[in-house]
Amino acid sequence: MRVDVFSIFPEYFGGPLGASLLGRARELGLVDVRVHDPRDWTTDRHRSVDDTPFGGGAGMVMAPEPVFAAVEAVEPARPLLLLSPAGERFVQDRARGLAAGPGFSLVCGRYEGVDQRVADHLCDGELSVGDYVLAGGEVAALVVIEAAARLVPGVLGNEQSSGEESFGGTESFGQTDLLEYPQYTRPAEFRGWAVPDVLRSGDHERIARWRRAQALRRTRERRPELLARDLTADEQALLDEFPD
Ligand code: JCQ
Repeated sequence: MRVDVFSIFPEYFGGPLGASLLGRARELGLVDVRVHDPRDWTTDRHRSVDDTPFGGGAGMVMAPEPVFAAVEAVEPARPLLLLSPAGERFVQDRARGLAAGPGFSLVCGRYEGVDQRVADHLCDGELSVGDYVLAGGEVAALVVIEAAARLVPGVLGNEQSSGEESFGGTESFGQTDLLEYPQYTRPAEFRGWAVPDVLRSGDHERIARWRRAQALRRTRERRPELLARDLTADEQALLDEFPD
């Protein structure tokens, strides 16, 4: 998977892209992330990438020329997406879609915004990672890259089987998906808090049902909008079997 990132703060990416999952994915050649600095395509003495807004107002706006020049020189992977609080919400289904293709590219805005012509005539869409305002698109870009990269086959250490795994352990998030069930490891008792007996019972069928009941209950209580449907009779029976 090829990812081109356009950012005037390329140093933002070195740590996260070199570490952990993303670093390993890049070493293995599974993910090829390249960061491009629009400042390298400026032509004025001060290498300016921003200017004052037409119509007045506080702050600066990212100018179109350096971003257009950088994108036209690089010919990045498409779709080219602008990170913005005004974008379409980035959700797991979108991560799956990006991971399934050959690549994508991201434009990181800074300052009080980006000249609208970048969104209108250069990018293919706008993505938001949530309803809050960041100082720039860099952290949002890292969210999108990591969420997509971990879905590329071979990137996760434990090979993800995309169907055979039991319900609660599958990748979720979508209209029919649930939050994860709670996980425990040793010790069996920690500061007086015990691991649920069922998980130490060795009864794998019952464990699978308990996990599914937990996932259902958690989703219904914490994120009911992810479960915008009635429970099936099987699901209701699971909640009745594990009434805590
Ligand atoms: C992304 N959720 C928040 C900030 C303006 C394109 O214009 C702007 C972009 C940013 C950076 O992105 C975010 C963001 N998803 O703040 C202001």
